[in-house]
Amino acid sequence: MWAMAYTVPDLPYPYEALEPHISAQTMRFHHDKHHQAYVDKANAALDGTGLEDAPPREVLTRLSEFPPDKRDAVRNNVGGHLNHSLFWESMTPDSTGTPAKDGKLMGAIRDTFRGLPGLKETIKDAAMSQFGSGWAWLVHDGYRILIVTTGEQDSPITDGLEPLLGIDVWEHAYYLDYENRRAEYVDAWLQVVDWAVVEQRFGEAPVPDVSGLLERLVSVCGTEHRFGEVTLDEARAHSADLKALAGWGPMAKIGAIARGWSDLALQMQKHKVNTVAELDPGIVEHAARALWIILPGRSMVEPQG
Ligand code: MN3
Repeated sequence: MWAMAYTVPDLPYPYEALEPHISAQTMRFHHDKHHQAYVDKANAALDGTGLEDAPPREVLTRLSEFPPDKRDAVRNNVGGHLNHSLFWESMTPDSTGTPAKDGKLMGAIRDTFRGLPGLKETIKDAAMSQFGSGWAWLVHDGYRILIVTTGEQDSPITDGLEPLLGIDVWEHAYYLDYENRRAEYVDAWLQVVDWAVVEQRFGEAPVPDVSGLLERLVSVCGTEHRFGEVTLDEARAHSADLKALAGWGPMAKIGAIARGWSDLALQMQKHKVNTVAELDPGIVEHAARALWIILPGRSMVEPQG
């Protein structure tokens, strides 16, 4: 039996709370019928797999472990359950219209989209470009925020991306209110986004563990340093040294690595820190990849000897 069978969570507000943007009728069908169907089919698909009790996000990162005849049903219905659970919480009748102006999320929005209008325009373009049923998402990849789309009920979690905000662009989400006018629905939906929830998810998004990386020895201006202890001035000076060498034919990679050090110095300057260890882990990992301290991909290069 399903000790921990999935259930549809209650809406955090009344059905009619999001009117006039989204009608009570749409919310009733969407929440009570569509989400319930994903939950029922997810519970049936997981029955007998040994993962009946696993949380949806765990299931969605272990899809390859399911037999081929079960995998599609698990992906579609566990994905549908998780996506909709996030969706209800992403909306509120009391939308502030914006994240906190001086918060970390707004800083990340400025870095990637130049500002909130840029984010809204980009997620709307993504929502409009998703052919057929699917979702447009604001996600965190451990380093920065970006917009992606998924088809059907696929979840960004399967791709290692943390969903911060997702708009459902299946017709069942808007047809009763907007018929085929998806753009009007997207504009209306952006009026009811709960930015406090998005900020909370951003604050809790997983970041890479860079503790080992910060201890690695790197050569900076001819001296060995722990990567975490490299200072802003050292990163700048080392970048300048490497740029002076970059013209040498056999040193093809050096120019790119010099740029990596100057980018790292810029990050330290921008975030007003004096050592690499004080930077956000996502920035540290990104820099380490640009500097070839870790190779492209996710694996760390083991220290020699
Ligand atoms: Mn839906």
